[in-house]
Amino acid sequence: MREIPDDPFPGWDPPGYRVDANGKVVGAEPGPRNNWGRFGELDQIGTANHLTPERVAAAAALVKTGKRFSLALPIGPPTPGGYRSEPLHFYGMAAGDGVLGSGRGGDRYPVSDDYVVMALQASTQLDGFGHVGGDSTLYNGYWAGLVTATGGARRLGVHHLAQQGIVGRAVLLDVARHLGVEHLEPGFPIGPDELDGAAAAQNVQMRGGDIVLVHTGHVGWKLGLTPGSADALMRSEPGISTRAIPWLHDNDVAMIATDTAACSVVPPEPGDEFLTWHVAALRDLGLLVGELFDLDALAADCAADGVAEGFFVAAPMPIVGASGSPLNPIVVK
Ligand code: UVW
Repeated sequence: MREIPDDPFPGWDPPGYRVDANGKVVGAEPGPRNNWGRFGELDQIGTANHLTPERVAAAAALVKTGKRFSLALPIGPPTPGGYRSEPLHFYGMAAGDGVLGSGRGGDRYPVSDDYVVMALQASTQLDGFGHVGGDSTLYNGYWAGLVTATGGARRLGVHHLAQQGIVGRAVLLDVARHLGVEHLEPGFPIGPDELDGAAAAQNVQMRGGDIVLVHTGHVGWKLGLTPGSADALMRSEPGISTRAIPWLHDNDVAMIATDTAACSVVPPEPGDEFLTWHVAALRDLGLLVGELFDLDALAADCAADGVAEGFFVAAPMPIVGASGSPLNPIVVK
């Protein structure tokens, strides 16, 4: 047998900080744009605080035709691929077995029960605040050490975001259409100019508490590729630049979601590392981040009727201590 080399290990020094009884790192400092303390020292829902009852009621008044759009990708093939395993779906009991004489209930009462095993981040999803931290800290200064394989997220679990759901005014910013392309090239960074440009082209004004849906056309393009081809396997994708973090903060955006796997541009722009944007968005702003939203049908409808806003509803699953949740987001116009 060949020798199996051990993984390199860099050594370990005990951290030079203290964690208080609330689970917060004493003296931790966020980045320059941040919401730490803004919604309360012990807040765990971040920019979901922007979704006030008044804003939700105003968003409900946007419903004019009752036309509905699910922004979810199917959980099951075809999926756009990425570095996470495909969701695994299997039956523990199946009605067909009953009909064939072997299942519970027989052919008189054929019964099905099934299971899904998947990364919560594998399809259309909400990133929870336990998903990505920076320098040992998570949103609002909570300690990243509170998220463990055995204990789950003892603070900032996605179940906190399930309590009231994500409900408000959706604004579709069609950056691809604004720039005159079917889909943005992989690696194309979307900064404040592209966001403002798309909003102006669509004659839509940003309001506090908006749920901003950025259409790049990427996932639709990706799903049309030959499986296994170089483009289908590529990790690069268009996405939001770190330069847009002040825009997201200053506009009091409640949620940003894209039709890409990472939301942020991949590869990152020069000067950024792979997770720089996630640290600024999740850890510093406590921003709700949606990924792999399927925006093609909604974008086409907004282009056709000139209405780029609607009522948004998405219910994260109350999985206690989870770092994310699959979503079936719905926009009603
Ligand atoms: C990581 O890459 C860690 O996460 P995401 O799927 O949110 O981009």
